Amino acid sequence: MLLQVPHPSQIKATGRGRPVTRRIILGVAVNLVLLARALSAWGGELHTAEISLVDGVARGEALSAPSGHAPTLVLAQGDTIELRWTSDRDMVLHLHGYDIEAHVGPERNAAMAFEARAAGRFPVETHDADGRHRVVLYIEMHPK
Ligand SMILES: [Cu+2]
Repeated sequence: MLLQVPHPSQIKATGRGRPVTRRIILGVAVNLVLLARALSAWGGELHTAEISLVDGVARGEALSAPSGHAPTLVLAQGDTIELRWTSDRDMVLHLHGYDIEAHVGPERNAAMAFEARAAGRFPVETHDADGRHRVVLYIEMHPK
């Protein structure tokens, strides 16, 4: 959402001045109230995570990796999430639950942006050309 609020110095007074100015200021005030309400309802922060796939294995600062399992990225429900992917191999990624797909590869970085409405544990799988699915990352949305 983009809200443009004129700076008071940009509000030009006309000959009769005040009523127009007052109406504009009232309009701005109403918009600010609506914006504040929208933001508090949303309540989410923007959270960006960079994940690089090396030989199909996810690496990233925020990833925990219990041995033998795909790593887990823990996020907060309600946040706005942006996952930025790089990969040394061409692959299709599929975030289950949120059902977001992205193509990533050496020539193609990918981003998945979404609002984390649903709490839970969601796998990101690769869908290989031969039809195999393999989990490269789990994403956990924890309720706040
Ligand atoms: Cu899938």
